[in-house]
Amino acid sequence: MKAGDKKDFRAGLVALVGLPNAGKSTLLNAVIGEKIAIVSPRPQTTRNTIYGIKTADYYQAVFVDTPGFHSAKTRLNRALVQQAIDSISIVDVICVLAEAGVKPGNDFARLMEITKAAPQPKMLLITKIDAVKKEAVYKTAEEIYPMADFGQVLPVSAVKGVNIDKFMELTAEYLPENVPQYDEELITTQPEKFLAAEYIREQAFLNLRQEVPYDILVEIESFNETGKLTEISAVIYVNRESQKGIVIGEKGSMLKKIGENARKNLESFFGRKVYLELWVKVRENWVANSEYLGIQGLK
Ligand SMILES: Nc1nc2c(ncn2[C@@H]2O[C@H](COP(=O)(O)OP(=O)(O)OP(=O)(O)O)[C@@H](O)[C@H]2O)c(=O)[nH]1
Ligand SMILES: [Mg+2]
Repeated sequence: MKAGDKKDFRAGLVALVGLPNAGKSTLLNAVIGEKIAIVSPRPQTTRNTIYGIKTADYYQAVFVDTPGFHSAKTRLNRALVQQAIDSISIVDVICVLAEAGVKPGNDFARLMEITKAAPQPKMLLITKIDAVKKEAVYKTAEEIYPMADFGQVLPVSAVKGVNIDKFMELTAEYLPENVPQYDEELITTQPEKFLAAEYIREQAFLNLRQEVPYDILVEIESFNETGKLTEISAVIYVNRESQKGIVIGEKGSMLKKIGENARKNLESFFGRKVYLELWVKVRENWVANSEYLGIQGLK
């Protein structure tokens, strides 16, 4: 099947929104069946809206994974939150993800105001149900369900694969009749180069502490496929000089760990051998500089 050939087919965009750390990117990966979005236990891991495409015999759902919604103070964070808000306005279905057992606070209430004002159909997903008792799942659902006009509530666990098929089935019902917009083999619109930068940034989130991962920007300098090998050279930019040594680590141990883990994950995603060369450089105060936010599509 090529894009544009099918009749009686449903297709559209589905936003995944929620607080930071709610499990949006993990759910996206579970739906697509590949790691197209990076995941970490820290809030604000996702910095760009990520499109994941799920094509079945009667529908094509394009999921828009968004940065977590929060009251943003810095310019970078305001740009993240704006992306989540912008996504809500362009989709056909809005899925709000709320972590089971987490009390909805002010940030969540603000997200609900925006969601409620949107005209599209809405679903509430209670996430990470494997991690709490059933009562906590019910309690969270009861607290949040009245906050917007949700058409469905579904408890899910992306990690254990609970209700993922059900989620797809319900989502498909909300999609408008339309021809598929992407070829069925395509699972994401992200260029491989961007994905490589994200896999490196994920390792920074998993291995570095405090503010350091938030102050990291990854740029791919070169990306070449030669024979059976993909050769990638990337620079990890830090926000200030003192962070450089932290990223490199004692005798280069931290940089080695970040590089090895990112390389292994990239090899498994691309199904090819990867040679990954990493450099660490300082880009003084890039976090406050809109020129560099532009590089990540965040201006
Ligand atoms: N136990 C359990 N943990 C989960 C589940 N889904 C996600 N997590 C964990 O929750 C943490 C956050 O997951 P992410 O998918 O990065 O959350 P996110 O909503 O994309 O976060 P931001 O990008 O920061 O907004 C990670 O440590 C995940 O492994 C789940 O179904 N069960
Ligand atoms: Mg995320």
